[in-house]
Amino acid sequence: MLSPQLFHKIFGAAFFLLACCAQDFPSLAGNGMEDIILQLDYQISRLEGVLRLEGKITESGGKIFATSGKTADFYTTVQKCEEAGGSIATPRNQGENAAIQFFVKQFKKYAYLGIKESLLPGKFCSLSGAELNYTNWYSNEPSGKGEEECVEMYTDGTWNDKKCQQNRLTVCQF
Ligand code: MMA
Ligand code: CA
Repeated sequence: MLSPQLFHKIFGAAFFLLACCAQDFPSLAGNGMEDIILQLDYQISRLEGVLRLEGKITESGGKIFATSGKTADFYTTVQKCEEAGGSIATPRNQGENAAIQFFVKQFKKYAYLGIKESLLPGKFCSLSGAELNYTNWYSNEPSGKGEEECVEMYTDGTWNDKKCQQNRLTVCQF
C-alpha cells in the first residue's frame, strides 16, 4: 500500500515537476485543477516515453509490464514486484502475453508468470486463486503432475510448468 509519507513525496515531486513544466509552457500555466491534470499527464507520458525507448516497459490494454532485467526465483520475483507497487506479470490474453514475451526475447531469459498449480495437480490458477481464462501452454505441457508448481514463459511466448527455484527474468505488471 502507498504510505502517507510516500503519497506526500509523490505529490511534492508532481508539483515540483508542474512548476518546472509551467515555465516551458506559459500558456498552460494556470491555477485550475484541469491545468494541473494536463501538466501531470504530460509529465507522465514523457517518463513513459523514456522507459519505452529504453525497452523497460511495454503496454497492453492499459496494463503496463516492466522488467528490472534481473533474474530471481519465483517467490523473490513476487516480492520484488509487490515492493515496487505492482504484481508479478500475469497474462490474461494474447496481447498481454506478447507484451511479456517482448522482454523474454530481448533479454533471452525465460520469465516466471503469476500462475501457480492448484491443489489439483495439473490445474493452474492465477495467484489470486482465479481460474485462467487464457492459457498458452507449449505442446504436452503442463507435464509436472504436481512436481512443477510454477509457470515459465519460453522465448516463443508459450508456457511450461516448472519448479519455482530457478532464476528467471523479473517481469512485473502495474
Ligand atoms: C524439463 C523441464 C520440464 C519440461 C521438460 C520438457 C526435463 O524437464 O523444463 O518442466 O516440461 O523439460 O521436455
Ligand atoms: Ca513442465
